[in-house]
Amino acid sequence: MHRLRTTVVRLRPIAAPQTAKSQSQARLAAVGGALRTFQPMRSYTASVSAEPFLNGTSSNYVEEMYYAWLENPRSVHKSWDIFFRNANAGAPPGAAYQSPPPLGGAALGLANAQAMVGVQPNVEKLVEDHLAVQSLVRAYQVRGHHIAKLDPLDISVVDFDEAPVMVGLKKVDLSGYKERLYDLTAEEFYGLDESDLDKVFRLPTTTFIGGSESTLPLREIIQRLEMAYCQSIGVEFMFINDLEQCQWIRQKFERPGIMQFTLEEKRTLLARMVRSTRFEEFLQRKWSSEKRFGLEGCESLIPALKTIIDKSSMNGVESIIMGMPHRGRLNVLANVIRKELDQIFCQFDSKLEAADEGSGDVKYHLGMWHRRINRVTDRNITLSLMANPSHLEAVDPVVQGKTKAEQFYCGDTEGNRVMSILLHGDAAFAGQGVVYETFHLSDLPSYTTHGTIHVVVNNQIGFTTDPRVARSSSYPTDVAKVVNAPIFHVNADDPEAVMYVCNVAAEWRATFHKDVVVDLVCYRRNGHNEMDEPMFTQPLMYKQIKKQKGVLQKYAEKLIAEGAVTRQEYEEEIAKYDKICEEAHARSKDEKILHIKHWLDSPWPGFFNMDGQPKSMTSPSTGLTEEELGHIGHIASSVPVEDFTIHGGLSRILKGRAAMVGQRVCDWALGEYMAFGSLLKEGTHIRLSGQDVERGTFSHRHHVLHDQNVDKRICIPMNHIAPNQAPYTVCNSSLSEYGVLGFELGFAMASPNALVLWEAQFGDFHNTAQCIIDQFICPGQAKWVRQNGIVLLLPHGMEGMGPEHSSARPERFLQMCNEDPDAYPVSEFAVRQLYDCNWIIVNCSTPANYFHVLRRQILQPFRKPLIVFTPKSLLRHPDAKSNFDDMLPGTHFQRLIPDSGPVCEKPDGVKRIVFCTGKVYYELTRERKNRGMDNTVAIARIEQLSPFPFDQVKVETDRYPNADLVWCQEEHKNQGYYDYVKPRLRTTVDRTRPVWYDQPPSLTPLCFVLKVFSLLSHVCMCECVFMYMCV
Ligand SMILES: Cc1ncc(C[n+]2csc(CCOP(=O)(O)OP(=O)(O)O)c2C)c(N)n1
Ligand SMILES: [Mg+2]
Repeated sequence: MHRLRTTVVRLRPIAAPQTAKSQSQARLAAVGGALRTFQPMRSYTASVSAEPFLNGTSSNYVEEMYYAWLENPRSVHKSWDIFFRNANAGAPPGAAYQSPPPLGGAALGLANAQAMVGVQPNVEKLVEDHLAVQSLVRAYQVRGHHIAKLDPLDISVVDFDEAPVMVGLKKVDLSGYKERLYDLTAEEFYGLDESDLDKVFRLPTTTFIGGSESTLPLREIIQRLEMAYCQSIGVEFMFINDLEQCQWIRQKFERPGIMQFTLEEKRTLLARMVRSTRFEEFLQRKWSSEKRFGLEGCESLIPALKTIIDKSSMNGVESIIMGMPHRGRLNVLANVIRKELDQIFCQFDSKLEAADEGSGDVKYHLGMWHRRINRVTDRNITLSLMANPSHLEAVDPVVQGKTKAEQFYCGDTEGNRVMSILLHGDAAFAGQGVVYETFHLSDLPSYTTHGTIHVVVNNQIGFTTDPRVARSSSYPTDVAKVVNAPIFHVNADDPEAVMYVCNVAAEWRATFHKDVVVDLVCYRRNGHNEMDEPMFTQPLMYKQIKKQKGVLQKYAEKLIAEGAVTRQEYEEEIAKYDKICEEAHARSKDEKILHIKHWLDSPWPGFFNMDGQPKSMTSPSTGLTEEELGHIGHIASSVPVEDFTIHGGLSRILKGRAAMVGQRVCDWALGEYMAFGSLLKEGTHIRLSGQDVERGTFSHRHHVLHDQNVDKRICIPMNHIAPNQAPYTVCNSSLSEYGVLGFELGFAMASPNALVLWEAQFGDFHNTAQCIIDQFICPGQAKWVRQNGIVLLLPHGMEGMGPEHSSARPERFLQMCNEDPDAYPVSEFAVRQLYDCNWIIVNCSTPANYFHVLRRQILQPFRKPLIVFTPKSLLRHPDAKSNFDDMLPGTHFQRLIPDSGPVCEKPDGVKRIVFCTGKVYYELTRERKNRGMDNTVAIARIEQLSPFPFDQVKVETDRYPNADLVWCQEEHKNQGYYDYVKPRLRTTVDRTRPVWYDQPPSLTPLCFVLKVFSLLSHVCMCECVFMYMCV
């Protein structure tokens, strides 16, 4: 009805000349700017029902006719021409229609005038027939993929019976109809029957099957729709809510003659199929009992990727970053990235010795980086395949982050030069939530990579599980619909169709800079790996697979039959590639040492020395001059643009900052400002990402100011520090941890010269990104032979918010440290320890120390992940402020902050030394004062938990020889730092003194709620710490 109303409104004349003008302009725009104008129509007041043929369904069609008539009155049937003229001239409803002149007149201008619908047409029937044809076209566009021949095995388990085709008001069983259409005996479709097959119909503007013709006989219409939508390609796109994009896709698949390939293209395709197929066969011959997760059954993946790369290179892309799972990985390395074959083959040699640290499972997990000339375009192209863990799809956001970083560093704001390709298995694509999280980053300004091409190796099985029980959607690709990505399903046994859709996918990305999916419907010839017996679980499928002729053989036979190649040429191509493999195999036997560094996906040129080691092993001072601190402090407390109205509350915050700068002190937010501002000034790009990071969850940061009077006008003062500073990116992320942390990790991989930080809204939320932490960040250097300087900011603290929102789970991070708790390191503590550790974990108690640790992260000569447990209450705690003196040149990060109070005067008299970390320090000092123990209890803050500052702890334990050693934390005994710290304290004192602690274990971070907790826990904790003291 809505459409009917709009149509009628459009037909209605406009009273005021002004309105008439704007209407006609809108119409002109709608018809593509054609110059024809028309008279405003007279008022059209009578009921719509007065036009007998106008109803809810037909209005769509009438509208089509009307647009066409506006463009060219001769393009529509004479009866319509008269109708619109009459309506335009003001004919009353019901009177605008006149019977058309007999067909065949010159004015009709149609080739097959005899065949035109009705000589004295019954207009109702005429409209209905045209509508039926329009519905038919639409049905093919919407549902054609259901009946396309997508499954090479023809045993597709996708059940569409549950989803009958709905066209207009009628239910049409398209699959049954298809058979009828095949025989060209259309019986009933909105009243169309066999006798209509030779009638000529005007094609709606939403189809391109006519090519240069605007009318076609129904028979031809059906045939062309069958060709476009029901062969080896199934196009799923009608859910896209952008007309231009839909039209673009329609013309790519509907235009007659699109699937034409030159001889050269066919021969290249065959050669690529030969490589893909013979590579797997070679591996199978040589290492028949080795797992390789072969590509058999989806050999066309290789030409598919190469087509995408060729086309993208043609469109100006210079760098492609890829992520993929196990299936066909070796083949992709060999035939797409072009890793030397001998380097791959030698991986199968069990005697190969590793020259350096790294994954034991090189060939399935490590990636690589390669720049080469693209033979088709003769242009340079860099290809990198990212290393990835077994965890399927985990690499997706990492690839996106790295791609974004590369785009950022080369100023590629639209993704014209750098792009990503993600490969997926069908089961993983449907099952893993990170796929969805990654899709949702695809169109966000600070996360978009301007279109990713997804290629799904849809072998219709995941390990031993088939799709009937592996997903609830019809296709494994349905997840892509959330971002309106078109999905091109294609039968992988038709290499030419595969090549076609890959070309279209690459063009789509280059045109719209949006994601697109190529679904290669294929099969898996062997088990999950080559040792696996698939007949246990999929007997019928595998009986069919055994009968299935290989795709190379099929395609070669087709080309030989066509005369595109001779059998001899084909056999020569095979022999040539087999020889290449044999020679590489011979060479591979000489490889005795495995250099895992050859499998790096992200080299950092210039950062290391020639041996891949840090250029120095010293960490410079991280302090700043008084002027620098003052200048950055001034920026942090002002609005550096004119006429910008900020919120009154924010004005007060900025005034407070200015006052602090005047007094030469910093709170937490200002300390962070100083660190960021100075690094930016020194040329280091900073990217801070996470949920609500721009303001800060606790409303303390305010890095983005919002004009209170102008919508969307913002100011980022951090970008106004100095004229040649590096850019600052601060971005609120989507509500995702797994996806966004993976993304930032990837961003940090691209360059060592950026400080990339991810902040969890509350520390406990990091656990939904656990896979990125466990698989990538924690084992980083050891597993992936690659450093990464990502920073995790994890708000942590038992502050009465209940068991949620309290703990960033320090125990988990600490448990995953590679340091030996029982070995006291020998020398070169500060830097060597940092270099050897897998990650750095800190809990700073002062803004100055937070400032230093952020700066050290960049100024140190290597990169390590940094985990910072950040405070909540300390953000505004009056005592948690730092003096500028602690940030001046010569100052640095303090791994341990010793007690500087009265205890220093008479250390022998100290009865107890309490070691702690983070905010609990402030509670302890207050309680010590209350109890009058300032002379007898020393409190030392361990700011850097890992690597553990054994040397500095030892200084403290030696300083107070008569003191008990107590570890204090607010977390329960089975949580927090206790299990980590205790053995290290004992190692430090060589087990000569006991280490006390008393807090019961607990299941959750805390068992009390809200204020009750803080009160109780505080009292309880202090009792523990100060009890048994003989004062
Ligand atoms: C997150 C995760 N869960 C489980 C597995 C174990 N696993 C390895 S391969 C596989 C099946 C994958 O199926 P699919 O995605 O269709 O890829 P295919 O092997 O069929 O190419 C499973 C479940 C894994 N590697 N990662
Ligand atoms: Mg699969």
